[in-house]
Amino acid sequence: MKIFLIGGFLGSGKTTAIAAACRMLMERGRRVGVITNDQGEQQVDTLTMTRLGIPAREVAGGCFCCNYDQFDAHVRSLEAENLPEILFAESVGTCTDLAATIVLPLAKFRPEVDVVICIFADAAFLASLLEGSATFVEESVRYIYKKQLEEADLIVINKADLITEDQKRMIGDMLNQEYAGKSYIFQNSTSEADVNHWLSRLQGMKASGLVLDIDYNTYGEGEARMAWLDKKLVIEDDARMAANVTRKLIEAIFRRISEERLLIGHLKFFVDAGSWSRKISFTASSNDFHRFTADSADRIELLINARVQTDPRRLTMIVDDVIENMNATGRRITSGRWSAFVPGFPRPTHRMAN
Ligand SMILES: Nc1nc2c(ncn2[C@@H]2O[C@H](COP(=O)(O)OP(=O)(O)OP(=O)(O)O)[C@@H](O)[C@H]2O)c(=O)[nH]1
Ligand SMILES: [Mg+2]
Repeated sequence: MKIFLIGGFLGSGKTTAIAAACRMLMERGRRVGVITNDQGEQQVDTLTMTRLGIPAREVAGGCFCCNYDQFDAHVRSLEAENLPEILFAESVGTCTDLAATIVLPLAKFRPEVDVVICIFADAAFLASLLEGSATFVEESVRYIYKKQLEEADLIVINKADLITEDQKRMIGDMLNQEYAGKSYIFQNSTSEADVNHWLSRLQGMKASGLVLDIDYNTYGEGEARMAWLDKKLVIEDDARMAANVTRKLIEAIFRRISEERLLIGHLKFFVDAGSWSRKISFTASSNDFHRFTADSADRIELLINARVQTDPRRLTMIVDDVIENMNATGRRITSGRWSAFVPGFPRPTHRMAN
């Protein structure tokens, strides 16, 4: 079995690429599995995978590194279910140090498994960091971003369709200078040809197992700069217009966060009407809100996963305020299970050095 450990900053396109790769592999009769991961307990990514019929497990409430035993148990349970040839494990978007905490422990406890670390970076966001226009990104958050790239066996500069040729050259120059010798590719994960190429590159790779020199205080500080809000809502409308209301709600939440000039790591929504469902994303560089056509529905379950550079109280207030304002104008939005927090300090189960 091969494990492709897919990391990279929030919203860089990991789930999109994994879902596309799994669909393609399954069509060819190959056996695959996915382990999703998040600091929260209610995950849009897990819903996305299971709705596509992809065998999936989730490590919830913390990253793979800090929950190694749960990660390992899921690997074994997927092996028992369908003996995957390829297992994709998507780590939390603010997580790093995967070689020391996952790759080396796997090499020790599961030497028969091949692991490769592949790190995604959003091309447009990286271009704005390099051009100096993303000044609002905290230094400790940038630190995580850099460490993620540093430990990659393969770097995927994703959403390459969103940048110019000049920006591609600028990113290539930076990678050749700061990460000399590292393999990288430019990719559009919505293109089948690109995802195919990505898979063939991954299949031919071996992990370097190179352990990072990393300062956990700065890493922990970077993680703590991001607020996490997970919230379940039910939207009802007797005239079967619940999707229109949901659309307005999502737009209003995005607008409020943007007006307050907060960095959106990833603001994602899983819209479930029972007979149809959609995932809607807003990231620092792009959004796919235009894809949300409001089909008729009298009841919608909405899961919000918001990862924003602010504090959890402020993020909760923004979302609750939008809901309250809409209910004041006659909408029927009911709040369900929710949590808001900053990720805890990273304390890996294992940390091995080579
Ligand atoms: N234009 C473009 N959009 C992309 C590409 N890959 C992903 N996206 C979009 O980027 C957004 C985020 O994608 P996800 O795959 O959910 O990102 P992620 O890295 O899994 O996010 P987290 O799990 O929250 O860290 C979605 O709106 C995707 O449609 C790409 O290659 N090009
Ligand atoms: Mg994801």
